[in-house]
Amino acid sequence: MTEDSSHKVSAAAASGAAGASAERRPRTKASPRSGSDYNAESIQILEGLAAVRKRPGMYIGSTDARGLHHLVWEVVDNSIDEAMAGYATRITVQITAAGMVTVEDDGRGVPVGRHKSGIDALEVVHTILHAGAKFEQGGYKVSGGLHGVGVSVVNALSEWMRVESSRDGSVWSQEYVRGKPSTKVVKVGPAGARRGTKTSFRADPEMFEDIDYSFELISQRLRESAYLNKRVWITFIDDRNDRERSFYFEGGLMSFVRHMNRNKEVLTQRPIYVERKEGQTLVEVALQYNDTYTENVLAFANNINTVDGGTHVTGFRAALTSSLNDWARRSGILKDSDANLSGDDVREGLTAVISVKLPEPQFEGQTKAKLGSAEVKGQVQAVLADGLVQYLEENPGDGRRIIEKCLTASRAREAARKARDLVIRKGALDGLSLPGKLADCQERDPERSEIFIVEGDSAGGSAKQGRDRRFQAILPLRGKVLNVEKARLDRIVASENVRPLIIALGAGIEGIGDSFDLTKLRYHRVIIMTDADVDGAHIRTLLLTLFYRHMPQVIEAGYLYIAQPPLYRVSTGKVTKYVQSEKEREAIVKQMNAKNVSVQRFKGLGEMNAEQLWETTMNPETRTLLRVDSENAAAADEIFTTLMGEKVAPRKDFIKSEARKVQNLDI
Ligand code: 0RA
Repeated sequence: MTEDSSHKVSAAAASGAAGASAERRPRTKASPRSGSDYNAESIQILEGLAAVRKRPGMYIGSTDARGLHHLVWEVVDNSIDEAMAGYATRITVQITAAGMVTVEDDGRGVPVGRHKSGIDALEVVHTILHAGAKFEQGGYKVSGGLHGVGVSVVNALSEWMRVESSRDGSVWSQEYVRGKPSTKVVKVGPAGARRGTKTSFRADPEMFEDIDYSFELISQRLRESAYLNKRVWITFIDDRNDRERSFYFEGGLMSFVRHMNRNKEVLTQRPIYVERKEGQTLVEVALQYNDTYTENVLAFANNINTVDGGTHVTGFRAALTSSLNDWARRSGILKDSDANLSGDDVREGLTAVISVKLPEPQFEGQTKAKLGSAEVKGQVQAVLADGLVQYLEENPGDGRRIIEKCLTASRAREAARKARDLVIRKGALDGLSLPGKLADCQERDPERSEIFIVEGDSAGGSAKQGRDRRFQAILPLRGKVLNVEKARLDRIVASENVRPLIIALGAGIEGIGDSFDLTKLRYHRVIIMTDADVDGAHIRTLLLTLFYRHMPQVIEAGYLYIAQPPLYRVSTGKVTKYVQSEKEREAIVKQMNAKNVSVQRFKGLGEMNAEQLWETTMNPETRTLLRVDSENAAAADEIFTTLMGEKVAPRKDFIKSEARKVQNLDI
């Protein structure tokens, strides 16, 4: 797909200051108090700017790549809001080779004209914190949390910004340097019938670690916005490497769900789609089952990805479970003697997107990623229940296939529960007989004992040789069998593979009565030691999820760790250093500055000999351990549930609590 390029911005045009011919906007007659108000506003502006520049993290979360992209989202979201309000139909985002970002839309244009403070409205919006929201009440605007901080925050964190508003036949413009106006609001030309807003900015290198926008990240986000706002054209032009993408989806969420299921076998030809306004809330849902075991449900409120769910998700689940059960009984597939399908049963293999748009959404939770607006639950429930009933009545064949799939899930869950029960009871009966694979330590005091859970037999061999057997135990797990992609967690728990782990730890497992007992845990350092590759990352994700769901007490007690094997060995013959990242390697090589520096890359734990493994990863004197907290584990759990079925392994920053070295980890 391509898009016309009439919106293309040339760097020269955008950075050119208002020319000599530019007219000053005639101010309407000032009220007698406008002078003092102007001063008061000016002071507020300077204080606001200083506050943002002093603590940027308070406004955009961080000053790393995430924070940098936040600037883009902020500006784009304003245009999206204008599209949501029904005025803008095209949005173009462009990054120049010099790292300037331009966002242009064909909406109504930012208001221009004297504001009651005596300052032009356009200037107010761009220089006063949270001013934007005051200009227009109502509509489906994004607000709260890290979103909707206002374009003035982007301005304060940009070494340069320029905004152009076309409305009522004229183009108005103003420029800023680090948030302060460097020009007045001036008329720069006639607009004809054109309307819209064009904002360009260069992020301030004094504020950000790196100014390197990610083509993929921005494309992904814009694609998502296009799904969520059907029939809006969104074009992304990246001049840095001459790439261009255009997104336009006639089908909205229907297209989104098709995209999510694109590599999967699906149960119905088309996603089930409902859209209806209920009260003040616009409800839109698309769903389609596939033949996997994973649930992949995304939820948005006013285009914000509510990763922690909320009332819209609760309403969705309620409608799905009750509608499917009702229909299954009415059509006789579920007999009187059969139990109802559970929520888990009806969500296995489900791909869905829920989107609600409402006037003043309430967000909850620490990251404001949960929708709290109470009325939305019933609204989504009503819309989806009606839509589902109608669909099932009209497409009984599809309905039958869906119910059969849910029934299979139900039977499998019951079988897995029984198997798991048996595994645990057998383990408990065996009591003292520890798994054969476990190389236990001599120490019996859990406080002083640690266990390394190691992926693969060969790495297990090195670890067994390299360890200090007095207090270090090794348990190798066979990586291949722990196939995270296909298996469900409850099946994995029931598997013969995870059993040795549960028995070695000695504390049982949550989920069957109250059988996990932290006081019986045999090691107070449980260390996951996996390769730094994709397989290793998968197994780590699986193990973290396993602990998070079935032994959360181990995490809460602070007993779960991740080992940090090095990626490279850098040696001059005399001096040898082990490093955990490419960046560190480059730094060390530079620092050693010798001709005969040799660099060895470790592809896996198995490539290190026992001594190396001890020195770099296991020796308490020299190693780095990452302590896992609930947040890390929750992130892994999320990846496990929502993304493991996807083709590309997800990358996620791993935030650590007590690591000596700070670095990113793929989980
Ligand atoms: C408030 C009021 C009006 C337009 C906007 C905000 C607006 C802001 C942005 C930011 C980027 N693109 C935008 N488009 C519109 C218009 C009020 C009116 O004309 O009646």
